[in-house]
Amino acid sequence: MCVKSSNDAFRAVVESLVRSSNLLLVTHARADGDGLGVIAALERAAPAAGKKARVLVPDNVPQRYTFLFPETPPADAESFETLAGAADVILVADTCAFEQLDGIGDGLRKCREKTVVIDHHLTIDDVGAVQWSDTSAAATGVMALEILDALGWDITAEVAEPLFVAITSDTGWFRFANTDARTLRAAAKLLEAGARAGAIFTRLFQTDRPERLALLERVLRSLRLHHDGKLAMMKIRKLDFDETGARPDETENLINEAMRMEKVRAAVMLVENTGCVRVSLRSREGVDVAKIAQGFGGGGHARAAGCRVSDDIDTLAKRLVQAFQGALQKN
Ligand SMILES: [Mn+2]
Repeated sequence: MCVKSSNDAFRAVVESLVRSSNLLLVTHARADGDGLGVIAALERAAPAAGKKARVLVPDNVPQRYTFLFPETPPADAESFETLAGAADVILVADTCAFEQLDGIGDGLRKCREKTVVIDHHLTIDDVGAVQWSDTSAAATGVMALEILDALGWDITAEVAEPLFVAITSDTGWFRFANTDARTLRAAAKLLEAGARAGAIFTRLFQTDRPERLALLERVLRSLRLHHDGKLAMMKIRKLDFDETGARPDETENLINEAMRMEKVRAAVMLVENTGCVRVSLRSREGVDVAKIAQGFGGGGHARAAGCRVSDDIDTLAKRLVQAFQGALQKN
């Protein structure tokens, strides 16, 4: 990464926000804690800086994160044109891939000149006229805090908490390999600003419904090992949702259960949807699942990636087991 151009991009994002008066804050479809935490934090910080802000997610906000938007739920893709027309700056957080912006990609292309992106993923499409991409950042939340610091916007406890959600989401509560000194410095600042770590942990991870645990039981029962125990494959079928009453957004983090096993180098979770199968991939050092995902039309990070494929779930599972053959041989 070229430090100078990254610095220039950082400055350009800050300057766009300084000049803005009416922000539209957007994150990717199938939104996660990082993207949602960032847009929630900016929405909360904007009024005190004299800016109007609206938030939009292309599809919907998973139940786990609705608490980040207590007053107005985020708008969806249908409102994009109206809200984008009213905004002077559109900020896209936690993605720079049109593939992740279901239903608003065409609209965004028309607004490229007023679109700014902050993101830490490998895929970099030409989404905005200004794009700060930093693949070394553990979370977009870390980058957003650096932006807020540079802007001098007030970081109250209400602003700090969603950013803490963002950072802890992408680092698995500081357990993943991406947790570095920069991450912990950001986290320390947020705690100093009044974020309550314990309360956030409880809010995020100790609010499961019994239906989700019933789904977990089925996911674990579906687990199969391949390639000498180095690859774990799990499947959730539509029937599993029907019979447990669990919702599709309650599959989040289930894949990590497979990474508990010492020998497992990579894990795959397949979730059957109408018309396609959603694939989540996780790995340890030395196995690049972003590359595997790219082979199936998806993308992501080296340690966490995904794709959606129109195929039968069992056929797709076999294709994925094959795809991992080479990657796991060296490990
Ligand atoms: Mn992220």
